[in-house]
Amino acid sequence: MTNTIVCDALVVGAGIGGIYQTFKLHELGLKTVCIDRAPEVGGTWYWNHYPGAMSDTESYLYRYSWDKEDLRTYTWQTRYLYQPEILKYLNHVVERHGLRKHLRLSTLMETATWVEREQRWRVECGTGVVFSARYLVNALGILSEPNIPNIPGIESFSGHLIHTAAWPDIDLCSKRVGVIGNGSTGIQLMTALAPKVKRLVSFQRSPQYSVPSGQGPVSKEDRDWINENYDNIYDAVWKSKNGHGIPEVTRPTMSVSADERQKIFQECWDKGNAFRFMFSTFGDLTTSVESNQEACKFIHSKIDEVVKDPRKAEALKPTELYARRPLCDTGYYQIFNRDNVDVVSLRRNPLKEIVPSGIKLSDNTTIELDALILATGFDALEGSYLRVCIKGQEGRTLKDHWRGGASAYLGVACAGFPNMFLISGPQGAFANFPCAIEAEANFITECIAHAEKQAARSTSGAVPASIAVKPPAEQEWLSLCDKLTQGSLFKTAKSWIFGENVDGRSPKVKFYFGGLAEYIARTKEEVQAGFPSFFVNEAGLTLTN
Ligand code: NA7
Repeated sequence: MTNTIVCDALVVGAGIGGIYQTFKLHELGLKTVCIDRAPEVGGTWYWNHYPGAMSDTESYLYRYSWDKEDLRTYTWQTRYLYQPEILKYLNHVVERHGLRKHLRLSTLMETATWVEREQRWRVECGTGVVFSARYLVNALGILSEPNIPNIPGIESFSGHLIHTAAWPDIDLCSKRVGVIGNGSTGIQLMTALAPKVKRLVSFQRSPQYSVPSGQGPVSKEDRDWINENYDNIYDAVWKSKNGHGIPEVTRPTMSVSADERQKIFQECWDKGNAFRFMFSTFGDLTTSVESNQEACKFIHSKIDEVVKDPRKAEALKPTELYARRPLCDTGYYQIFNRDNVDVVSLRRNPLKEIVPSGIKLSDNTTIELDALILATGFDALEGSYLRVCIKGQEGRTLKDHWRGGASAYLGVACAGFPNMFLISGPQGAFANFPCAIEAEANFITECIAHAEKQAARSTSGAVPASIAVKPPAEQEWLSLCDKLTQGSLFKTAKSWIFGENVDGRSPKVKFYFGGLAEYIARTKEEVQAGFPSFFVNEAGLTLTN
């Protein structure tokens, strides 16, 4: 029997974005329910519990900024947080703000349909529950749909086949383990597994540049200082491009002498943190090939210094520019000095097929494995949305709307989908995610508050609130995001940042690269100008205008 739950707002996803949005909409006085397909809160941090899973944003900024008291009193011990600590923190926030009673977990959204005559969203869930909500906020996660590569023979493997986002309860101590994928996930996982497993082989397609994270304990004095200075710290974060609490320098790489350059790279290497190395050394590493190559040379020299076996060192050295999402580690290159750890360069010896006993390479050697781990990433952004059938005005699906590539105005609103918002949708700000998420949820809340206010003011008193972005606004935002990538070296690397890691996706800019501060400024402009990019309480106009 169908059970229909009527509410003002339905938030889908109980990760960092969904939790905050639920809090904000309650604060606004809306009856809000938050659902998640997982049995617990946490979103990506619920699913990604592979060994070594860690945030690479520093702990003091991998949290919410809005509860000032909690910010100062909820403690942390190390420079970066491992997955269990992040999950614990998110549960703590849910308890502290009494949000648990608004959650319905183990509830999977299957379809969402805009019912024009009711001006409501009808959301059907796998459990037979139906929600009827005036607003739908999708916080489905940016990195939530696993990317399972289509490798010949993959289904024939007789050992344990594991994707990192679905880590089972397994003891790998006595096992020969193969890992495909060496992005952030792969390098964290391999660094954690190396001392614990019998044999570890990295099947590496693209070598990666990684710098030390500097993970370690944080002293009480340093924490006290941060707690006393949080206002200033966040003030600087909101005014920054990346939101990572690091200096964002503009000095060109080639403006200093070779010795000075080496010194600056070395200082940042010693301090640790991926974003610091990419953005606090020089201001042009992501735009100038010549400058970028200086960073490449420096990291190559570090690989040579660390990795004793010249064959392994050579395999680990990237030949591309340093232009992917920057990575940091807690001793990744060092694991290759262990006798039980090896790297196979798939560029030199491509993977031919997966066979029951392991991986067969193009030179016909077979590497026998007990477990094969896919650290192959995610169908980022739209992957989370396309598995759900979301129908907007005139029955048009989000899949249709995104046929040429995913887009959303300010990363949060799609034309033809009234009263629906996305957190971390396409073309949202590329910055420290908890900060970008807060900025987006704040803006979504402003949009909803405005629609509510306008409806309440209506003379008939019977107008249901509605707000929908105008098509040209979405298009212009997309063009701006495209323009901002011109000249960026990030475009030279095939990665999830441009949707080039998944077969069949139309590569399109997935983020707004104008910086966090500028993103926030644009949302504020929209609010202050009275939402000129939106139809407000003009049902039926969104597709035709
Ligand atoms: P990423 O960064 O997308 O990395 C995926 C890795 O998997 C990468 O090394 C890929 O190599 C590799 N890959 C994918 N498919 C294949 C096939 N078919 N054969 C060989 N190798 C393959 O995902 P992560 O999970 O590490 O990180 C995603 C984000 O999560 C990260 O940026 C953080 O923000 C958190 P490629 O580079 O494509 O040659």
